Amino acid sequence: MNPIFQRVHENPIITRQDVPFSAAAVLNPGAVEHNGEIVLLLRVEDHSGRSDIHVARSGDGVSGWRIAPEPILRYGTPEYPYEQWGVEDPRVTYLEEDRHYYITYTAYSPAGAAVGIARTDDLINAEHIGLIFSPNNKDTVLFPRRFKGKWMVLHRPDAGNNQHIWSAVSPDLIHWGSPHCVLPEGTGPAWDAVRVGAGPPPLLTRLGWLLIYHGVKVYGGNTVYRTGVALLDTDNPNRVLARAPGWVFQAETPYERAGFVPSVVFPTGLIVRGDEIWIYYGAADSVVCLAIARLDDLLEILEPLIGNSTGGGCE
Ligand code: BMA
Repeated sequence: MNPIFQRVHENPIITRQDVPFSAAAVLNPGAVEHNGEIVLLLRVEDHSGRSDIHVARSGDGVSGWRIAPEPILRYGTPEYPYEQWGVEDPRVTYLEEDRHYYITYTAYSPAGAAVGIARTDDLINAEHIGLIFSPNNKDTVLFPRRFKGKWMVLHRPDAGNNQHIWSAVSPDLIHWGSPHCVLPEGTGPAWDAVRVGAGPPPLLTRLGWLLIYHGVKVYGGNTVYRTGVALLDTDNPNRVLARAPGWVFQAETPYERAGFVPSVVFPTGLIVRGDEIWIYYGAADSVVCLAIARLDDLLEILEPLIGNSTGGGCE
């Protein structure tokens, strides 16, 4: 059987050697299209262990990356004490309404991992909006439209015993409330029973919002990060319409199996190209990779599960 996700031959498409300065690792990129190019927001870890976010551009989304030497978001500036240990794992959503790209990211400091939001119209300079969730919380993705007049995110608070995907809504992208638990961890031996977190921002399809998410299982003390898919209701994303019981993508190649954190595939960017979706992901917390799936292949997994799927709601 053909795998659903096909890796490009050029993988890993960006490594630390491609960065125009000395870097320890490059991983977990947000992705958008801009001026006919594919733009990645790279998490670049420096030799101190802290991460900045740098913009990379390419005409074909595979090769010829031009990486900005200065970060678009930089850790350690005195105005943002909650970012003193790093800015990590950006996701990007374009909002037609005000023609800005919004970046949600992990703001890391001695206080823990919180969630920040920033915006940019040129993908060169970004303006901080502020922190939106206190620690510990990660993996926040913004939907590209309002629901009943309000913006919505998915996010992943750490509740100690469980790390489920929650939603929140906001009138202004700054003040967030109405928390709802959308997609819980799996149970028992499941591939995603240790924690789950949103991958790229959800994609609206003919069946609903396609949510690509990561799930974690521990084998002999080692975490294994795999990729799963679920479908959320078009008008009310708090409703899970379907959730595939098994993962659809996992670490298999040498660059995914070996690195700073072995056996990690961590999707964070999604671009639609015709009937394909291009998934940009961090591999082994070390390099940036690309895998391509046909959207219909993913929807064919989910469609038969609509109406008889478990996995929505956390009660
Ligand atoms: C998560 C985040 C990611 C990382 C992943 C796998 O908690 O810290 O940055 O890629 O773990 O190690």
